[in-house]
Amino acid sequence: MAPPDPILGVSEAFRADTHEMKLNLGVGAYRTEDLQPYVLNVVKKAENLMLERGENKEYLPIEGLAAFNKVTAELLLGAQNDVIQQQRVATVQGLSGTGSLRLAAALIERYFSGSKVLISSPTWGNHKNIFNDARVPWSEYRYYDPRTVGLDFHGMISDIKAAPEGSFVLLHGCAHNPTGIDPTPEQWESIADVIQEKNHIPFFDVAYQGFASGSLDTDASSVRLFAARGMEFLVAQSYSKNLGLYAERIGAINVVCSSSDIAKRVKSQLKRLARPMYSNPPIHGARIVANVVGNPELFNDWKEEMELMAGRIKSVRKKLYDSLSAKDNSGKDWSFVLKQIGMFSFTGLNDAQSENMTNKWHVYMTKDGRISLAGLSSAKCEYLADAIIDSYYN
Ligand code: PLP
Ligand code: TYF
Repeated sequence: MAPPDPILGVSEAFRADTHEMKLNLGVGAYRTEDLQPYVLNVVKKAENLMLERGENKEYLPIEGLAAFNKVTAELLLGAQNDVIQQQRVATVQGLSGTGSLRLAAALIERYFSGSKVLISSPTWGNHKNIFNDARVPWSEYRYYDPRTVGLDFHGMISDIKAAPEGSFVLLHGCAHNPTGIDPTPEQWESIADVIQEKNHIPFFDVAYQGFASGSLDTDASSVRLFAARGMEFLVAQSYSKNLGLYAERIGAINVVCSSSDIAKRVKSQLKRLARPMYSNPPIHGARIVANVVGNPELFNDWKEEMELMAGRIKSVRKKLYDSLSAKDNSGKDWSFVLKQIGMFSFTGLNDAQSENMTNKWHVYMTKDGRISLAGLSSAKCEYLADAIIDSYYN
């Protein structure tokens, strides 16, 4: 028997629990205030348009839907960006964020044999699996400092500096998973400096564009800063969270190159890698994204709905902080909960404390102390605060 996935396995355990107060804060999936899954209205609108047009289900080309590939690169980099105007981006539709990362890992394995990928400590659990399966060696750079519950910026910079020249540096574009801690704009500049100095290749994972700040452009600013420097880099994108298209498996891999000729060749190699793995990607989610991003009215609807989702998460974050501060009379500073960005809060609870959360309080979460605030309602903030304080001090 293979072991269950440390994140997706949490949902299986949750489903088996019959307690009335049970709460699933394991997987990062947006829920409404009633803790129900949410299909965006703009997605339904786009699907209606698609139905009306009676579009066919023929195979897509290996690289995916052309209209999707165009808008996804533009959404990421800005339509007016030089790299777009000069056709220097090789974009291939992928099987959501995970499949896009996996395709890029295959590219690294084939054409940068022996190069390693530096990943943050900690990072999203699946990153290590993806590189292991692609047989790409990896090592970690320091990222999270438990003493400050913040970024270990000096550790991060020295570890990137110490890595062999020409390594790939995996960076979370925004809303770092699991910590919710992002570098500041000034820190991003210094990260870019050291990457350039060492001829490393940046490799962005962008799974939360628009979901962190509520603004698509703000959340892409880290990636655009690297583009403005004329660097070559990779970006995996996902529409699971920001459009709620989890099961449609829609995302992309973008390789920003130094010339359009190189971009063409890189794209041809990505297609060569995709062909024997899955032949060609699914069409439904690609059409939804192409319709939403490509239509000014739907695009506007989307931005409003995304602000609403990001806003609900911010409001439970605030309420959880207020409840923790009110209930805890030890003087502990819980303000890190407020400072963290995106769907998650990294609570600082250890293995045993996280187990207490589940065993005693029926709060399901990953063992690293991460909770998904997207699965929390304001009605359950007080209960969660009680559970956290009990687990923390006992
Ligand atoms: N990368 C990070 C950091 C994530 O948190 C996720 C989950 O959303 C993904 C990638 C990819 O998820 P998916 O394959 O559903 O797009
Ligand atoms: O970290 C999370 O919870 C999300 C969802 O194999 C997820 O990124 C978790 C595990 C997985 C795929 C997506």
